[in-house]
Formats: sequence, structure tokens, C-alpha cells
Amino acid sequence: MTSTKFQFTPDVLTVKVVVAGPGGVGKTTLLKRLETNNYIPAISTVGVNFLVLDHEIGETILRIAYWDYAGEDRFKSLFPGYCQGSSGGIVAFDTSRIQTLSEIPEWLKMMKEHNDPDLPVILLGNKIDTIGEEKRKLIAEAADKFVKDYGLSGYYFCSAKSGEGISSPFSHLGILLVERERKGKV
Ligand SMILES: Nc1nc2c(ncn2[C@@H]2O[C@H](COP(=O)(O)OP(=O)(O)O)[C@@H](O)[C@H]2O)c(=O)[nH]1
Ligand SMILES: [Mg+2]
Repeated sequence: MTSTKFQFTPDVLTVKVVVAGPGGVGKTTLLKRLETNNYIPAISTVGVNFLVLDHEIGETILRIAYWDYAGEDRFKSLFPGYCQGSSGGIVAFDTSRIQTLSEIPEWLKMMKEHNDPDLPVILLGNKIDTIGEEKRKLIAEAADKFVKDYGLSGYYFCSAKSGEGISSPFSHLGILLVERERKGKV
């Protein structure tokens, strides 16, 4: 006898996303916030941290392995190797230390050199809890220009401390990754 059962078999897509940027901008704390919805000040990253999180994107469960790279110079030489096989990237700077934005091109160059040059990359300006409206406006202008100049997929303000702006950049990246997979590019 055969019985018909309701079967739910969501599509699971597993990808690697590399997270980079100068040390101390809040990369690890951002991922902790995404994982726990809490502000858990991170212990300084030594080498690389891994975090696997599932994101629901339409019918697809997107399982992202985040490779959270330490920004210190002594680990930089290993970074190109760690970038291989990434499907997307996140680069972060600290809005309270605008000079950290000028360090991003170096990370982007290494990321793209060892991957598809069309790798979708999102720029995050973290720690917006520390700046006022005026400064936000100025930084948004600089970040918009940066996104155009470097062909990035988007720019978002966020704060790992307050939780503001955390979900949008990750859903945006998730949608881009699922679209690329449909086109056979992941
Ligand atoms: N005010 C504020 N501090 C933050 C925020 N995110 C991280 N931090 C602090 O910045 C420091 C560096 O964070 P960490 O995640 O280790 O930076 P990483 O080196 O980029 O991984 C820690 O003391 C965090 O508590 C934020 O959104 N706002
Ligand atoms: Mg870290």
C-alpha cells in the first residue's frame, strides 16, 4: 500500500563568505550579534573564526560559513589563501575611525584576486551608535562613492552594539548569493 505524505524538502545551499577589514572595526562582534541577537563584545580574533548560520531566502535555506578574518598585519599574508572558494564577501570599517575605510581597498584586492572578479561584496560601516546624524550623512556620501568606485554590491550602516541595521545587509547578500546560484555562478 502506498501512502501520500506531505514532504517538506527545502533546498539547502551551502556557501562560504569571507569577512574582512581592519582589526577592531567590529567584524566578530557583528557576527555574534547576528548569531545571538545580543551584544557580546568579542575576544580579539587570532587568525580566523568560523561561524555557520542558516538564512531563509524564499524557498532556499542558505547555509553560510562565515570566515571571519583577523585584521592584524601579522595574519595578512595568509589571507589570499583563505579567500579561495568564497561565494561572497563582507568588508567592514568603523564609522568612528573613518581612516579604516581607506584600508578596505587592500582587503578587496586580495579577495577578488583569488575569486571571481564579480564576487558580490557588501560594505558595512559599523559602530554607528558612536556617531551623530551629521557625520552619518558625510560618511554615507563617502561610502556611496566607494561602492561605485570599487564595484561593490551595496553599503549599509550598522551597529553590533545597538543591533541597528544588522539584518538588511545580510539578507541583501543572501539574495545575491541565491540569484547567483540559480545562474550557476556559486
Ligand atoms: N560602540 C560600539 N563598539 C563596538 C561595536 N562593534 C564592536 N564594538 C567593539 O569594538 C571592539 C572590537 O570588536 P571586534 O569584533 O573584536 O573587532 P574585529 O577585530 O573587527 O573582529 C570590541 O571592543 C567591541 O566590543 C559597535 O557597533 N559599537
Ligand atoms: Mg575579530
